[in-house]
Amino acid sequence: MSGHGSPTTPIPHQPGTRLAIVAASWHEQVMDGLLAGALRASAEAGIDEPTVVRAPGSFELPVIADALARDHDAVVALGVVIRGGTPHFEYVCAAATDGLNRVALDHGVPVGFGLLTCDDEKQALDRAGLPGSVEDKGHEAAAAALTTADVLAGLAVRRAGGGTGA
Ligand code: DLZ
Repeated sequence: MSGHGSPTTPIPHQPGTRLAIVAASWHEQVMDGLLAGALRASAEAGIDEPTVVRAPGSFELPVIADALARDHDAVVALGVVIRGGTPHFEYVCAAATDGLNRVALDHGVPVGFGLLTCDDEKQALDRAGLPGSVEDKGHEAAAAALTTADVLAGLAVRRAGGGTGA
């Protein structure tokens, strides 16, 4: 999938949004870049202190995201999985992806999908938001979660009859 065409709209200002970030611990350099990007997006939204917790690996992201979704308005899940010589890659990626999607739908809480699934470390570094990277997937995932949280909050206001009626 190409990153070409990603949204350029600013992240809505939402200092009251309860944001949580769960970051896996594999591939430290890439993960540092993803986490920095997510924290930058959080600051752009006016959120000073998001909850940040670590997962051992990407396989554990969904169960931690599930716990966070109970008392946060938006969750960002960050992980880096690099293909090896066995089918393990497919199992970890599928479990993390399916699990995170389930968390979002079960709780009605957006889960930003910042899971890099790469053939090699170079592909991951290119997407890490580090100096020399082409893409900034941590920022992108957090921006998506925060923008979706803002959309959901707006829909809740309309449902409660709090809109302007315009
Ligand atoms: C086992 C494993 C392997 C081989 N590779 C990665 C990886 O590239 N990225 C990652 O986030 N986690 C990896 N893991 C660990 C699994 O996600 C998980 O933590 C373990 O299988 C223990 O449940």
